[in-house]
Amino acid sequence: MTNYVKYPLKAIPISVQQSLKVVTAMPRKPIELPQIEYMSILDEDAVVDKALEPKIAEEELKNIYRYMLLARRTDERMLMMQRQGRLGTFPQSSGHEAISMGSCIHLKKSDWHVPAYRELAGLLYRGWSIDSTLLYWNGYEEGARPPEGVNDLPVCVPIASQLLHAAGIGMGMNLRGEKGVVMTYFGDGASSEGDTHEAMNFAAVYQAPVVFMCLNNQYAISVPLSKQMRNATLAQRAIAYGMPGIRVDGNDVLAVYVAAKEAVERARAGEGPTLIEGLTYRFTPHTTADDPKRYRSEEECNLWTKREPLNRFKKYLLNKGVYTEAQLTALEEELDAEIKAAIARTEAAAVSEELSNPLAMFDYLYADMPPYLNEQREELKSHLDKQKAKAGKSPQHASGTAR
Ligand SMILES: Cc1ncc(C[n+]2csc(CCOP(=O)(O)OP(=O)(O)O)c2C)c(N)n1
Ligand SMILES: [Mg+2]
Repeated sequence: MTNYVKYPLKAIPISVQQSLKVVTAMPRKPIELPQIEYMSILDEDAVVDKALEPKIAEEELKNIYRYMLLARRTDERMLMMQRQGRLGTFPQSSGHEAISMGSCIHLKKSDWHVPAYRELAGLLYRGWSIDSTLLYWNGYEEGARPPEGVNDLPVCVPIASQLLHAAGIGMGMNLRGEKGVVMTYFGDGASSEGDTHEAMNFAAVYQAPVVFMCLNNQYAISVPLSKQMRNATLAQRAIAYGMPGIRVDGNDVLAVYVAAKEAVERARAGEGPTLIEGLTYRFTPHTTADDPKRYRSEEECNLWTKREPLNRFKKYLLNKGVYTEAQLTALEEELDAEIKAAIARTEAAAVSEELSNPLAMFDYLYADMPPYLNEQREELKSHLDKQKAKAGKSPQHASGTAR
C-alpha cells in the first residue's frame, strides 16, 4: 500500500513529496521581474528634455492648455462661491489638471471616461458644461447627466468603486469584440481599497483595455502616503497584476501625455491594461470642509505648490511660441466670461420651477411608484401646497442649498 501524506486538498504520494523537497533544495536565485520607470520631460522650471519631448500638434497643445486653464479658473471661482454660501462642499481639482488632460486627450468620443472627482479638466474637455459641475456640487442630480455623444460616467465619490465599473466595461467590450479604451482615475487612498485590487486583477486576467490613472497626491484627506503603503511606488503594483506600470511626474503634462499615449495604444491593440501613477500634490484642502494646516506643514505645501502643472506648461508654450503673453491674457478673459455666464445660468436654473421642485425626487426612480412612496409624495405635496398658500408664491430652494 502506498504511503500517502495528507495535504489540505488531496493526497500526495510520498514520491512526489520527495521531489518537492528536491525543488526546495535548489539554489536560490532572483526571479526576473519587469523594471518600473519614472518619467519626467518638462521640469519644474519648464526646461524640456529634448530627447523625450513628444511631437504634439500646435492645435492639440492649445486644446490641452485651454481645458487645464478652464478647469483651474472654474475651480478658483467655485471656491469663492462656496465661501460665499453659493455652492455646496466640493473637492477642488486644482493641481490635478495635467494628469486629467494629459491622459483623456487620447480618448475618442466612443471610448469610456470613468472619473473619480478631481478630473474637472477632463470632464470639460469631454463636453460636460461648467453648468453641470456647478449644479452637481450644489446637489442637483441634473449635473450628473453625461453630455450626448460621449461615453462618460458621472463623477464618482464612493472611493474606488469606479474602478470596478471601468474593469467591467473593458471586459464587456472584449466580450462584444469592440475596440475601445476605458480611462479611469483614482487616488493614492483609493489604492488601499479592496475594489482596486479586484478591478486591476480582473482587468489583467481578462486583458481588458483599461488605463488605470492614479492621482497620487500623497494624501487621503489627512492620511499621508506613508500610512497607506510601505512600497516605494504605487506603479510597482502593476508587476503583481501582470500589467505594465510606470510612475510619471504628475505635474508634467508632457510626461503624462507620453505614458498615457503608450497605454492607450496598447489597449487599442488588444494588449490589455496599464497602471500609470502620476506623482502630484493636493495643494488645496481635501474639500472645502477640510483644514490641512492641522496635519501638514505650510513649508511642504509651498514647496509642492511651486511644482504645480499649469504655470509650468504655460512657460513651455510661451518658450515654444505657441502663445504670446497677449494671447494668453485674451484666452483668460474669454474663459472667465464663459464661467461668469455659466454661473448666471445655473443660479437662475437652481430657482426655476423645474429644478427647485422637491417633488421631483420621487419622479424618476420607478416606472410605477410603490404605494408607500406615493403616500410620502402626497404628504409632501400637501405640505408644500400649504406653504405656498401661506407665502403666496411657489416654494423655492434657497440658493446654495444642497439637495
Ligand atoms: C468607499 C468610501 N469610503 C470613504 C469615503 C470618504 N472619503 C472621501 S475622499 C477620501 C480619501 C480619498 O483619498 P484619495 O483616494 O487619495 O483621493 P484624493 O481625495 O486625495 O484625490 C475618503 C476616505 C468615501 N467617499 N468612499
Ligand atoms: Mg490622495
